[in-house]
Amino acid sequence: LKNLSLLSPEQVELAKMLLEMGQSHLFEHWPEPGVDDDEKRELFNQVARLNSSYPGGLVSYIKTARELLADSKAGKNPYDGFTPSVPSGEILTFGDDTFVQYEDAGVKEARKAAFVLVAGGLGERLGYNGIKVALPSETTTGTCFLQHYIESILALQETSCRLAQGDGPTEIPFAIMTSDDTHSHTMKLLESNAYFGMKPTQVKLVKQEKVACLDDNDARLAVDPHNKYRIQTKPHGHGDVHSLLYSSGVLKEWHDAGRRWVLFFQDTNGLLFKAIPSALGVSATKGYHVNSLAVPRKAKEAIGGITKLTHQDGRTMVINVEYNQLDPLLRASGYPDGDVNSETGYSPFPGNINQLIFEIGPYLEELTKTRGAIKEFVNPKYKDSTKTAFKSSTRLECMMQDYPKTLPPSARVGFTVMDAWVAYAPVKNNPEDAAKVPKGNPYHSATSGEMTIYKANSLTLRKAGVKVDDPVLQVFNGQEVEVWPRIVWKPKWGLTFSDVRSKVRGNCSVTQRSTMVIKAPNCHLVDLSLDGALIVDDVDGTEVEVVGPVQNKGWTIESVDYTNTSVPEEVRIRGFKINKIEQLLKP
Ligand code: UGB
Repeated sequence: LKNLSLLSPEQVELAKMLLEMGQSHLFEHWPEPGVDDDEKRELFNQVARLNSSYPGGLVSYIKTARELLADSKAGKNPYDGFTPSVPSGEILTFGDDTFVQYEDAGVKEARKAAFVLVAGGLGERLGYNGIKVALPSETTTGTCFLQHYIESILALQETSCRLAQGDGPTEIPFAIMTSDDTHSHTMKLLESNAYFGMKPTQVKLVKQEKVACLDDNDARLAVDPHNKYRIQTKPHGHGDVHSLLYSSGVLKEWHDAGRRWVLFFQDTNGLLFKAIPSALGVSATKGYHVNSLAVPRKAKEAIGGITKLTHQDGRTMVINVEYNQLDPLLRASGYPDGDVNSETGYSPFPGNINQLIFEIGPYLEELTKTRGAIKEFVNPKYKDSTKTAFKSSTRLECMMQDYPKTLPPSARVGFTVMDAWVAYAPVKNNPEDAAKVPKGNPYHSATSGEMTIYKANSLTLRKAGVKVDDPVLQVFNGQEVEVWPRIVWKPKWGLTFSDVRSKVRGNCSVTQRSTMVIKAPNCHLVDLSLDGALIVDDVDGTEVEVVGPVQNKGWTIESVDYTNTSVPEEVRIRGFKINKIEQLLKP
């Protein structure tokens, strides 16, 4: 009590709140005033931050924690009363007429969209030292994920605004959710690269705060083991993005400016923008309030399953069931084998890739009620079966795809399925873990992330009429992958399938050992037969025609073991490097 005199009136209020919420252990052993006074005040600065960054404040956090911890202790299943079944969604085939129609609709709509990248995660599964958005998406050009995302948004903006002929918005805003782990690195990456061509005012960083850790089932806040005047904190999960868009006023700003869509995406998916235009087209055409992108899912793959849940009382919802919960849910509800492949070779439940498209109007209306609070969960690791003590402190967590859980049944919630080679090539697993992935399941590693980009571009060109040679199989970092020709283009060359198709003429062909990089937006391939490396540079948007045969020694791929520390980490985690021997440079 003597220490109260050190605190401001606001801090005294916070202290009273903590006492009422059973948190006296945070300061009951404080020494007399005069000892560590600044540190004591600093604890209250931290408490104020934890209180203001959580919808409903710490009181709400502690109450929810007690409820969820009690449920967890009682072994209550969050899906009690629900029966899972396979939902039906829009299934798209890349390049067919329906796909092209949706792409056209999506590109028109894009100027009314805003993009949100969630990039606050450390990527513990990958174990990379830097931020994941700074990793090269492929090493042929070395373009990092963030650059690729920004260039894709700018290409969409340019095409969409051109189609609108000056009517309506001219800029697509881009928000990035960072955390203390990623914020300064993300800022530095943007600043040192002139925002990769985007106007700095177009990019908005919102930082998520960590949440307080919990020591026991009474939700006593954990004291930081390194500093007795701090509360230990841990990440709360990507679900924070909703409360941040709401509390920062960004969402309201977008809505007031007449924007119609917000598109969420994750930190390392080099294919995503191949799927965005058509998926946005689906949202606009079907009038979906929520549209999740999905890909065929292999059983036990570490991506959630999109599931229809029907409650005993008749309620239904189509929602992601997270990968660690799908198997137990299925076993408990009439699928004795749990999460297994069907006769198609895939799980019957489409895989959630956490690319979400929301209509802003209904989204903002909902957040005005909830302030962006998302259904949370807790995952304590208990010391023993009495479930009375934890091995280490825990905390509440939330996921952005759980947003529809609180929506009324009238909400239009749908999903769109595309082949994985079109839409999904994340970089999540380190080489050792990737090499242990069951045969036939995707590796989700830096190796597969890069190789799938080449595959997708090769298959896109094939669909556009180019004769592209079959891939060869090679093993890098213990993972067997298909090696297609290394074909890469800038988004402003081939934003949509129609764009690509319109730029290829006559009989074109590319051999497996070839590399092709197209940077010029106005490049046409005419009767090209490529056997080697071809780089088409962008010289102020000049028209370039690449005609006829091109043959040279090309660029080769050399294996590099991930344990070889003389090679930079971002290279060795993929298990190969590219040797640039000879190429034709155009124009
Ligand atoms: N992220 C944050 O921004 N903040 C955080 O506190 C945590 C993460 P992970 P996860 O598509 O493959 C998700 O760790 O959570 C960002 C879906 O839940 O890569 O294991 C982080 O920077 C799952 O259903 O993935 O699994 C990254 O951009 C499935 O769809 C993103 O959140 C899976 O992704 C995802 O974080 C998938």
